Amino acid sequence: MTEPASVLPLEATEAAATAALGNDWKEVSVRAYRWMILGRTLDARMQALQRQGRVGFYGAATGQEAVNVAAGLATTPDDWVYPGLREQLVALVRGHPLGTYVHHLFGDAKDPALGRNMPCHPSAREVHYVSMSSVIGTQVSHAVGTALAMRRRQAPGVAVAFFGDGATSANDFHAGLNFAAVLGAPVLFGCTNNQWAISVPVERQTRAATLAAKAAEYGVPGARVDGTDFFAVYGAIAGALARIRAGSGPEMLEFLLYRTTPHSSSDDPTRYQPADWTARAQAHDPVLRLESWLLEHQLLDGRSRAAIRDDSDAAVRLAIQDAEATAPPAPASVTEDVYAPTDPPTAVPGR
Ligand SMILES: Cc1ncc(C[n+]2csc(CCOP(=O)(O)OP(=O)(O)O)c2C)c(N)n1
Ligand SMILES: [Mg+2]
Repeated sequence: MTEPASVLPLEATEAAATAALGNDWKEVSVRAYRWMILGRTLDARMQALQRQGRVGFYGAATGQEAVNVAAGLATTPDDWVYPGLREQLVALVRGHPLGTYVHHLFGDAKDPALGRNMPCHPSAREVHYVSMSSVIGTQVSHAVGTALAMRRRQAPGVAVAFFGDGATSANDFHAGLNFAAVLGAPVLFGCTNNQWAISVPVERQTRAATLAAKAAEYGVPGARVDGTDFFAVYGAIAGALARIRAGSGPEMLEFLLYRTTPHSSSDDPTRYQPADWTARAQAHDPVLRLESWLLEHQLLDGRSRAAIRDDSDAAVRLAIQDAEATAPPAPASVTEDVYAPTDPPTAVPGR
């Protein structure tokens, strides 16, 4: 990590932090920093383990931590989260245990999916977090369906759909926004514009001025937010959720981000990114931006910063040790949960 001095300062005043996070803004902003460090630590360790052949695949969310942590903290247990490719940290912040997630990354016998899903595709029903779809964009319309079902059942809650810049070119994005707008579905669309869809830069993805602007034509209010400014992101998500909860219909937020790692462990960005991309992106590092703000506001000092990093390291190491000591799923488990015992139908309805 670079020194905090080299990142863009966060502009939030104490009044703005209070407006975004509420009266316990001090505690919430330090808690957010802890989660961001955990996400960063996981990404670093897992990318290394993938290179060592200890996990099969990994997709990092480095640079997207402010969005993930703000979404995890600003949503309520009633909400449902439909992730794009990089929102696993949202599940952890909402209460999915780190240990269970790491078992999933190793696909061992304690992985709830018993190794049948690719690493980074956790599902966590207990925190209303649906497994990510590798098929780009499909979750957008699924989230709209869930939002409509919640409304029909008079269940409280907003469906939150995440997707990348590339996904805004997929059919499901357009179908999802249109259905949501026409039917007034309680859904928040969160576009993580990290400026790359594997090797395709966002300038080649669209001629729209912003991705948020695409929402307007469907009648969905859309706004672009600096996705590396924790206070701006939290304030935008909390505000949108409150309006949607009150029945004002769907909204879209575009979070402007910088992808600072390869697309996944199967990618080599040196083949297509400009040589100075990573250096340019560093100034927008959301973790260092919040860290530097906390240091400046005396909510963090050298000692507490080191302690938080050590805690994260220890938690991740412990989870990895535990997963590596766990047996793989039993071969016979491959047919578990596949077939439900049913009786043959006794009558065909309507005949
Ligand atoms: C329907 C479909 N088309 C193509 C792919 C291959 N693919 C996997 S990830 C990806 C890019 C996604 O970019 P973006 O939506 O910006 O998300 P990011 O990876 O940047 O988070 C593509 C094209 C896919 N998985 N599904
Ligand atoms: Mg992208």
